[in-house]
Amino acid sequence: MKTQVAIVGGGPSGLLLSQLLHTRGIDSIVLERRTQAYVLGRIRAGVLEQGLVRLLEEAGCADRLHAEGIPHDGTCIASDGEIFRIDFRALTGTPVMVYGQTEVTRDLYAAREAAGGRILYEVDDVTILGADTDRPEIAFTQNGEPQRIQCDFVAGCDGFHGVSRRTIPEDVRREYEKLYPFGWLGILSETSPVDHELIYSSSERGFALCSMRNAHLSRYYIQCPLTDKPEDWSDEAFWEELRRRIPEEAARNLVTGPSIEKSIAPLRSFVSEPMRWGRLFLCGDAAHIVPPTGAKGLNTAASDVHYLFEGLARYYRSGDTEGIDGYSEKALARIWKAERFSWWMTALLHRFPGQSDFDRRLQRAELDFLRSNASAQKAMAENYVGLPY
Ligand code: RFL
Ligand code: PHB
Repeated sequence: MKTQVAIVGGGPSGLLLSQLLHTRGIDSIVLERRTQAYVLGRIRAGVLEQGLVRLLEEAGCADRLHAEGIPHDGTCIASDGEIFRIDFRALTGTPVMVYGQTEVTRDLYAAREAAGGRILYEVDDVTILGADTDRPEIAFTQNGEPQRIQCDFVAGCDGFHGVSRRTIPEDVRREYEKLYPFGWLGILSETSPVDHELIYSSSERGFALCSMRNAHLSRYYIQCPLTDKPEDWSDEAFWEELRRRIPEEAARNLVTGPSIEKSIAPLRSFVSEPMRWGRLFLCGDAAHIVPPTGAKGLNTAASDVHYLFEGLARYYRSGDTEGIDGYSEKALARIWKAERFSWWMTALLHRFPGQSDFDRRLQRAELDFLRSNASAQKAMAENYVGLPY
């Protein structure tokens, strides 16, 4: 097989890149290790920055997003029972959009299928060959049959556990990592959300987040020890703990019901540099991870895709390599700011094992400053709605 851009990974990064390239007549093949149903079964991000909304519009995949997505003009932060609001629209002129990653991915799959895009599912043993030459190739197996793709470029969009990042030699790659001593236990339930906006809640018992997918589908998270397993938590125990971590007025509005998904995600900050090696370009979780507190994972994947798409489009239009040559540096400059913001939100709102009284007082002082200081709120809002790209 031959293509211009071989894309490893059929998650949101890979699909969005493939669809954007298609709008400029650039051919790609997407290789996905799982089935489409498996990818759509993963419940992940829920908050989209305007930058991603614009990219989905450019990709011709935003009709349902505009019909069903819920613009949020602000978010609530609760600290020890008191709630205050950060008004994104007043502070930045920009809202965020609540629309699930599952729906984004579903829309992208539909668009790729409608355009006759090639997506190969259930591929195994993907190996990227000759990424540091002018003729990269991808070797893989499908249904036990060995296959090869010759291409001009490889986009590594295969997530944190993929093969792309590890294709870059260890003496070229530099990795930065921070692990947090807790995870997030999340549930999805077919109940109406507790509020019309998200509530990030810092409490003595640990962090909790009230989020949603739509008016009838709620998403809630609570901070939990890394040793916990989802099966340790009955639905009743989850609701009880959530109720104790959110302010009373929110707890009064909490509608409970059976969970339709329950999972635990560890929290991690991670960046791998550079994001380009020869003709291999990393995008999204393949190159970096943020703790979910700032809602930045999918959104940073989107800005990577934007920079790479612009670089590749420029190359195919005029042979000019400036865009692809500057890719890693441009993408990383934005990534590190999202890393900082996600780390800050995480440190601000969680209880840390062994946290001293002094550390706790600092957290409270910082929350109090955010509650009462317009400049602090503006800085938070600008980061939350997404730095420009
Ligand atoms: P993905 O989604 O992991 O997709 C990678 C795809 O590559 C496939 N793959 C391979 N394919 C072929 N060969 C191989 N060797 C392969 N290895 C892997 C995988 O099967 C998969 O389909 O990465 P991508 O596309 O970069 O997208 C990144 C986002 O998924 C991620 O950053 C976000 O979900 C993070 N995230 C959030 N981001 C936000 O912007 N806002 C949020 O509100 C938000 N909330 C979250 C989140 C992530 C969470 N979890 C579970 C990690 C909430 C949670 C709980
Ligand atoms: C979600 O709805 O899944 C969600 C929202 C905001 C976050 C993280 C996750 O910061």
